[in-house]
Amino acid sequence: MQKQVIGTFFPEATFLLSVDTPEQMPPDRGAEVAFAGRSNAGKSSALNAISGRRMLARTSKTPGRTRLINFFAVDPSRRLVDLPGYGYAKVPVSVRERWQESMAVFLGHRRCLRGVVMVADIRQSLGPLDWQMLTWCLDARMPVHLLLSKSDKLSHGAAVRALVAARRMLEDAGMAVSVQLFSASSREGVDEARALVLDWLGVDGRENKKNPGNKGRESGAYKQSRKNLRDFPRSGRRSG
Ligand SMILES: Nc1nc2c(ncn2[C@@H]2O[C@H](COP(=O)(O)OP(=O)(O)O)[C@@H](O)[C@H]2O)c(=O)[nH]1
Ligand SMILES: [Mg+2]
Repeated sequence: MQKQVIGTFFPEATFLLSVDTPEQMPPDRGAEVAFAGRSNAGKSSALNAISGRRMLARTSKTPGRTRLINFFAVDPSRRLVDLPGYGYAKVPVSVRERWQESMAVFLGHRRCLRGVVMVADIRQSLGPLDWQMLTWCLDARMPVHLLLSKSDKLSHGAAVRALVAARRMLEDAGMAVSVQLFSASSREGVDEARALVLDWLGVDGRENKKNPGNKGRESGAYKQSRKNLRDFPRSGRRSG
């Protein structure tokens, strides 16, 4: 059932535009889900895997290539957003400051933004800029879902330990963030992530379907994120 909905949904996704400054963003209408994370974390690969479109967002072996905010239209009123990666050492201070400004505007003022998918390489611990991004999102009452990406790079046991550790760390920090294992290569967790993205975009929910443009960030999406936080950790909490 779910599969059918997906099959007829994301294949329509197309590249819309790249913007350098918040003023150039498409009109703030409809619903958007953004992908954030360090350069090379696997954001574009995750976006492609979740949308089922392998070549939608450009992926790269060279960190720091995507400096622009890339918008993809899923349908006339729904978009996926590939945010510029951060944490790339060679970026000049001026560029980094511009990035901070754009992110603050995007996360703080974009009314159609329904949630942020944070992508972090499972082999690295969350860095200061990841924490900053998480803090910005949560301060803006934005639901956040964390993908521990490239899970295929670890054994199953090590991946589950990393998952449990990340959840514990976020809980200890008092952050309502749901977390899952993800791999664009092995496709682990792709369906789970896609279901959440569809839900945020208002594709599944009966009441959202009628009018995706009218659901503010104060409504169901944030509660959903909190619910995910309650639901996910318990089932994943096992040793080894
Ligand atoms: N093994 C593995 N490599 C991945 C995965 N996802 C992305 N990569 C690789 O990591 C690099 C960066 O990916 P990309 O999606 O461009 O990262 P972005 O900079 O965050 O958009 C590329 O070489 C990808 O092929 C994954 O799930 N497994
Ligand atoms: Mg990218």
